[in-house]
Amino acid sequence: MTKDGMVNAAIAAIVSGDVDTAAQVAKDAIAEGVSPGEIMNDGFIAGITEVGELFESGELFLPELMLSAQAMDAATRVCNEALGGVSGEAKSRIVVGTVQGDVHDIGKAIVIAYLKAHGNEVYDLGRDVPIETFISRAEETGAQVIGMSALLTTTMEEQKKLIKTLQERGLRDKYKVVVGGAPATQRWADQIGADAYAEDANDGVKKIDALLS
Ligand code: B1M
Repeated sequence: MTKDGMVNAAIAAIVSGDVDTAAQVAKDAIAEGVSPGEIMNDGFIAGITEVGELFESGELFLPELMLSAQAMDAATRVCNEALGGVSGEAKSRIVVGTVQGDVHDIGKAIVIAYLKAHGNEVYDLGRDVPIETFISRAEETGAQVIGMSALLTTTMEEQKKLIKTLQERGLRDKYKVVVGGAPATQRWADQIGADAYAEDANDGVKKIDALLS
């Protein structure tokens, strides 16, 4: 199959919520020499973006959205595994989670895979993570960076609250705080006093490298 064919198959597998095909397309594309980042961005992320639009316009409903999310999860696992990690001393220690009230974790998983592949030690705090957990895990692990993902306009407020809590406890200067997720923007990051906003996984790696250099 051509690269375009594989990209289209990836989009179709996500839109139709076909878990097995999504994983197989990811494996085939990587075996054919397409990079995991490329098939993820051009294929699977394009597919889940289309699903989001169909959901928003009422052409697709929650059960289908959940199947698409499962297909996305299967494809993400294959691509993330192929990205691998870097051995040797870690560049930095980072804790990353999806904020409380929010269960969207596909984007977070991709960001974590990219950060690991670029030689960072990453602690995945999971999803629906309370502020206290972000802070206690950052303290325990000696992290330099706290990364927060939020996909809902309601839950992005948690990003603001965490920064405020760090300030109140005299811990703000100890950590670089990076925010991301579909509703986040550079403007939002500036408004809440985050150190960086990352648009996608690649941008996250670059921004964190820049913050720590
Ligand atoms: Co929901 N959902 N969802 N959903 N969902 C959205 C976000 C929505 C925009 C869909 C829509 O209406 N168009 C909408 C939010 C509207 C809003 O807030 N304005 C929405 C809604 C409403 C809901 C529910 C409330 C639906 C309901 O129950 N009625 C519910 C909420 C549950 C909750 O969290 N409490 C819900 C549930 C779900 C599922 C469980 C079915 C599933 C999530 C499964 C999972 O994650 N395990 C799901 C999905 C899949 C989506 C969409 C379709 C896709 C999200 C996704 O995975 N995108 C989404 C529509 C959309 O975003 N277009 C939608 C792909 C992913 C690679 O992108 O996560 O943006 P993203 O991550 C990117 C960047 O943002 C960035 O890098 C990533 C990689 O490039 N990034 C970071 C992300 N985090 C970062 C952190 C960083 C740096 C970069 O540093 C720390």
